[in-house]
Amino acid sequence: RRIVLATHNPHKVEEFQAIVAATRPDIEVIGYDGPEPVEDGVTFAENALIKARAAALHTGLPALADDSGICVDVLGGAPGVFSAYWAGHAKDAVANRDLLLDQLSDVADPHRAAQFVSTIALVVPGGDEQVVEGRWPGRLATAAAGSGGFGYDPVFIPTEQPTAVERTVGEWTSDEKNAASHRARAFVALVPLLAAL
Ligand code: ITT
Repeated sequence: RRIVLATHNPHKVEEFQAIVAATRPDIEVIGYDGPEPVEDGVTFAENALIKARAAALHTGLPALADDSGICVDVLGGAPGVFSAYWAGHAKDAVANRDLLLDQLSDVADPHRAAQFVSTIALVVPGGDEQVVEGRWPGRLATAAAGSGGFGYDPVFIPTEQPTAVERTVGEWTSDEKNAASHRARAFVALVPLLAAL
């Protein structure tokens, strides 16, 4: 069974392949290099559907798309859907997270609460559309730490930690992240829907 993952972010492909292999090794997740639609939705769900529909139409395969980001409580949920471009038009992960740390420079614990959100759309050609979501609670670090993962991982400290020493996701192993992340949580909700494929 093959599913196309409608993303141009290679980190998401790697993470999905690991997450899917742990639960549904019979499903092969393949990347997508077709046309990239304009993501002009105002919610994660709208953007995930835009991406999954385009890939399903282009490939004729069931398509998954993840739209995700970090939502910071004191910023009213921002960056949210603007996470990839928070510091400008270029997708510059270091600039994005430095800006976010700057914006929270006067905010002390316990007011640095944030969560990663992953919204996954599943679109079957000529058929069903489904959307699921996973949330991963934590808080923003005061400085970046670690080089694992991607995006905001070095500045995000999940509330639940796999070890006694508190670390940012940038300091977690990929196995630790893929067992706990917002993406893994969204996938748990997706598993029953994949049974019908
Ligand atoms: P596609 O649209 O092609 O899938 P993208 O990276 O642009 O790739 P999004 O539009 O969903 O994806 O933007 C999500 C951004 O949110 C991403 O670029 C990161 O900055 C951040 N983000 C999402 N998941 C993350 C994670 O697991 N770790 C760190 N940052 C993450």
